[in-house]
Amino acid sequence: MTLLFSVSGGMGGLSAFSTCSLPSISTTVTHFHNNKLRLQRRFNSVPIVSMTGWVKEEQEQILPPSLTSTSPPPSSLFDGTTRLYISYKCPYAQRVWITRNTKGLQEKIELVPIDLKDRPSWYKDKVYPPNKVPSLEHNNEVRGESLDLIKYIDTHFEGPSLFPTGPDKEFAEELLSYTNTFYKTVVSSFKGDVTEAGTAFDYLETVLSKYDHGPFFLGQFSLVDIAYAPFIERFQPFLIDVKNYDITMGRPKLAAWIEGMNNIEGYKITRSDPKELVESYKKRFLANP
Ligand SMILES: N[C@@H](CCC(=O)N[C@@H](CS)C(=O)NCC(=O)O)C(=O)O
Repeated sequence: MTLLFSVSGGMGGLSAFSTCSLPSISTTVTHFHNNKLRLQRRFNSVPIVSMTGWVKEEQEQILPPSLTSTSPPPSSLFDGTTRLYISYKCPYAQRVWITRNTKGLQEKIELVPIDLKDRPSWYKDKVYPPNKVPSLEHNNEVRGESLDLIKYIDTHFEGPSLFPTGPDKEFAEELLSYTNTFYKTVVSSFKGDVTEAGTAFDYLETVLSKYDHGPFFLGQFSLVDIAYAPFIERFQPFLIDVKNYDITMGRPKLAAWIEGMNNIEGYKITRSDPKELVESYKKRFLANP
């Protein structure tokens, strides 16, 4: 039995490195589950965050349900279908999901969400032995690591190119490698002095001031924005809630970047409810051992 359902999309706000025409993204996703088809209704809150509280705009999004330990594998693994295994909650997987969406590959790359708390055993045994998400099944091989995957998708699939090949390439690579340090610096401030995190956000503000032909890291939207977005999506509401610290205060470029990202259709559908993100970060980073 098959159920078809639509995921709306678009290239809002997106300018690409190549000048190819932008695909129209109106996608049909097919999902099988135990011979029954189940829909997951996802209410995405647009996370416009301010010191005075959430401004919430509800959009109903329909996405495939997460597979659990009782779910069978997709109809037949390694049948030539390209599959992106993610968890809806994983920021690393979110990077690859955004890349797929913004390149207009919803029909070429099937989304397979996994419940990480109740993983199907076939995922580790047959698909990806490291047992992490994201992973990509393509041409009968499975690859992992989000930063490698976003580049892989950018170069091996159609759609607008999202990474520079010219003089900005080296700087773009540098910014991609900085994501790790950025993450560690901000997270290490959670239990201590928030000004430590300030240095990392100041660095982003400086970088964002370099190019003035758009609000994004390299001026125009790229994989660099995709690499940072899932983390800033989490840090911004968490730091306001827990430290009363607004990362955009005194950082107008960062504020404009967040606004620019919130206009990218392929990103919008991947966002989580900020309240859930805050609660999950509280449990993860502030709970006493
Ligand atoms: N370096 C990896 C990190 C991926 C990762 O840590 N994924 C987490 C979820 S956010 C995971 O699968 N954890 C499961 C586990 O470690 O068992 C990447 O960039 O893709």
